[in-house]
Amino acid sequence: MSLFDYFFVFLTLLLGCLADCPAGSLRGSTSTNCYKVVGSPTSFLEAQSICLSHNGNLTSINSAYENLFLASNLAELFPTSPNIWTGGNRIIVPGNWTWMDNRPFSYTNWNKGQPSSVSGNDCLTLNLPAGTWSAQSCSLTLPFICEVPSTSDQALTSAPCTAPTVPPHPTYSCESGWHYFEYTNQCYNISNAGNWQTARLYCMQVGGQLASIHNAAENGFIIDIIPNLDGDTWIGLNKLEGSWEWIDNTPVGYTDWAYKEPSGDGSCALINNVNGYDRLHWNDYDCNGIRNFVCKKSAMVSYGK
Ligand SMILES: [Ca+2]
Repeated sequence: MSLFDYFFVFLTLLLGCLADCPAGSLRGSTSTNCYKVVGSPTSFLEAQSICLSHNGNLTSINSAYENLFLASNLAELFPTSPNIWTGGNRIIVPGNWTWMDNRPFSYTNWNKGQPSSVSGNDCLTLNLPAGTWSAQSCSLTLPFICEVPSTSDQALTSAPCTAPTVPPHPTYSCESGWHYFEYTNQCYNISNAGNWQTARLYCMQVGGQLASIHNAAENGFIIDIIPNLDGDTWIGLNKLEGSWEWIDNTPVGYTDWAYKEPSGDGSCALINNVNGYDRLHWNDYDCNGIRNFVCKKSAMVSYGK
């Protein structure tokens, strides 16, 4: 190789090291914004679920600059789609707009007459190419954009520009308020209270899913962290076209239905916690019921010496 070739290789490595955004994502309006187009048009909830699987969220929009950046770039990416999903919604906190990534909902750019007060229009679309916002039905099938962490965020924990070393002792932990279960390496949190869909959305907003349960040990662990006299608890099991499915797409094997359950009086599952009613086993129930719920997410990992 010539000196120039060496220089070129060095430059490529350097730029690779300094690149802000993961492969396949669009560098945003600041060094910490990265956007990724994944999946095909779908509902708001499914779109958020797909973004989570890419380690991100449906995008928030936090400044006029970011709004303009997204509107102009996305109009080129989606020339035939006048609307795309963002992470704005008023489902998590009924009546109040929030972003799925929990950033403050301070900047707004509502279209004239928006947000619509029509019941059920609870999810925020970015209108292309104008960049104005509308409140629309969350069940519409629309393209979407995920916001994913920059590699510099990831570098804080993984140091990608130094030689890889074998991590000697991984230790797992959970945020405050979450309970660590060593057999699954997952964190669990009991929250109150919402209907099943709200519970599902809340769990996604905090980076997890409404919990799936795969064996008696995991079931027992969750039961142990439910406050004693605190009512029933939604889990991530629901009935789709007649068959019970976990919302995190893990296979349904183990179940722990209460006596004479599932009785067919609802399409969502909870852990009974009512004294005298086959307590601490599962029951199918009306998804609109307001109950506590259990979220589950991966534990944080760090490497000691
Ligand atoms: Ca039932």
